[in-house]
Amino acid sequence: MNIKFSASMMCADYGHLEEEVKNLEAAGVDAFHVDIMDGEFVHNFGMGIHDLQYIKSVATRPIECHLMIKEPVRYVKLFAKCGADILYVHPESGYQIGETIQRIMECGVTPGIAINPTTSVESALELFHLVKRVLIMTVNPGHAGQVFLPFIEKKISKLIEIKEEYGLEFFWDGHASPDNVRKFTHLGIDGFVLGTASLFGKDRPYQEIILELRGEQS
Ligand code: S6P
Ligand code: MG
Repeated sequence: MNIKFSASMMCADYGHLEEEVKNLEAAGVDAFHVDIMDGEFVHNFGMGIHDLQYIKSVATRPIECHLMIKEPVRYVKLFAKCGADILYVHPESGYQIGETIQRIMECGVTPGIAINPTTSVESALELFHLVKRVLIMTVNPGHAGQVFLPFIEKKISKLIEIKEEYGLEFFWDGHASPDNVRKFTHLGIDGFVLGTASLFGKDRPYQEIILELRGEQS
């Protein structure tokens, strides 16, 4: 099964960022996940433009920026210029989301929608005509190291039902533990953002972890 894994770079060792990027690529991660926060849309400060630029300068795999900021439309061009290949925006983040998505596409960047735990499938439905990548938040956005909110399972079932009709791809963000990866890959999730629940701070080689998550032996 071709599961896609992106590494949540907020959880990486900043003291050795270049080495982290290289090791993660060698281990087989498909993309780098960069969590951008503004202290307003979420009450935390995550990564910023300089982190994005640095990772872009050493990475050969795509970079997805998860924008947890208010009015992301203001910064679409800037993120595109600094190396984002994919931009995830939250429908609740401000100025007309349809136009924000349009601007992302005009910059030659792939748009995605991030759906908060308490955002319903119904409220996002019309956006699926524009956007095919869906980042399903399984924790409240803002912090790594949280526990998976089990009520999301019902929403995931609803999303899976409309997956083919809209041609969607689903990516899971938040507490992607080995058990969750196993279970939800079988249910139809296409990819996972890997953070502290499986990849980082485990004192094990990334390659061993990734192979295991893909169901292969090292
Ligand atoms: C959360 C953020 C995520 C986290 C990631 C951490 O606001 O969007 O991308 O960085 O989920 O993973 P974990 O395994 O520590 O929950
Ligand atoms: Mg994220």
